[in-house]
Amino acid sequence: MKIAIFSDTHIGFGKNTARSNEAFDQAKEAFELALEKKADLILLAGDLFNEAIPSQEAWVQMFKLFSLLRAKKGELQKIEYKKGEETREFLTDCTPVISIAGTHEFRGKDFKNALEVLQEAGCLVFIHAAKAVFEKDSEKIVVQGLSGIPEKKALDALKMWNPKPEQGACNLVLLHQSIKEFLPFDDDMVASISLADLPQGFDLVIDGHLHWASEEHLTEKNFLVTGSTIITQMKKLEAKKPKGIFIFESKDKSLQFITLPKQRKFIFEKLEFKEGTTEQIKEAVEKKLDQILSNSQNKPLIKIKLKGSLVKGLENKDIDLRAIQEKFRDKALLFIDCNFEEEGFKQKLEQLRKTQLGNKSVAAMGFDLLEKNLAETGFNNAFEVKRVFDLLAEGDINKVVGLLSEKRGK
Ligand SMILES: [Mn+2]
Repeated sequence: MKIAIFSDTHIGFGKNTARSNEAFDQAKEAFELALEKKADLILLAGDLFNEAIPSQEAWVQMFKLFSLLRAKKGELQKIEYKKGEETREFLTDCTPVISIAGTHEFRGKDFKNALEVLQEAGCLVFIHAAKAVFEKDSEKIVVQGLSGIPEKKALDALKMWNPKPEQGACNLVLLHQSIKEFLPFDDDMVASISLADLPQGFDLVIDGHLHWASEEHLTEKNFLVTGSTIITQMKKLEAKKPKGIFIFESKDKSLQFITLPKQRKFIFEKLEFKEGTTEQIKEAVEKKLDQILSNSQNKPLIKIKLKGSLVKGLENKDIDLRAIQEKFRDKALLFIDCNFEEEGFKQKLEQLRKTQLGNKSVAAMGFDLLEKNLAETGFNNAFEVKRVFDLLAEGDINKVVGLLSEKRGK
């Protein structure tokens, strides 16, 4: 059987920016490639959407993607779903899709996530600590998956779930978590799972979440990082390998990577200075951009990280690169990150601001604050903080009171 595998399409990413259609365009290429390669089954490893509650615009794009599959109808096929004692049957007459939810789609247990909506719309089968079985041409594929959950709890959840391969089947696992060994030392992502913690005895353990595809641990661990179909975080590693999908052949366990035909190119450059002046920095950035753009078409994404030290008296905020941004506006999507060392408390303040805020949403900051404040009290994990937070965010005070008094009663 031919199984198309991809992940992290992040539909809805780049809303109101020059990149607003990119997630859809590149996800469409991924779906089209899966069809073109005549995949019998499609596996998605989470973060189909960029947001837990997608906009109507994002929903329209997502349904358009699944319509591509419906254009090629065939025989009626069955997927069996099993979670503990619960079983369900899903029927489809187009290429079946099995998916987990990613961290971007995560919602507490009081709420339905976007993948459950897609499931009830007949687009896919959603699994979380569950399995989906698909049989075709006397071959049996068992897919077990754990949706993306907050990293702090991931290792415990993985151990508790503890999936086991089934005899006489091709056994696959879908995950959506960070893996310790994959995080660069200067990265702000966190992980509680190591390669050694991954489920054993499977033909392939597939992980989404990390946006750079990697087959680095394929031979010894059967571990595949699918990578995303769009660049969202602009990490250095994402500049090294293009975006694409994998085709897994269940019979000979072979794996093939196919690059998306039309994707936006991403270039990551680091420029280092010692006691740099504004003029030197401007000149170097401009020279680098001219060099990159001399042989580049259709507006690449360029990130330039400026590092090192500035001449005395000069600070990051003094480096004005607006003229350069303007000059290259039509040729590239340019992101310049001024990251020069600064003296004294200003630098510390800046660092503090970055670690405190980072790229977090207001909701994520609010959740962190609640967690931090609770940790200082004697609450001792008496209730599920994320669940209570989500309920509060939705204004469901009655349920929160109910939950808390229930705990208190015990
Ligand atoms: Mn993602």
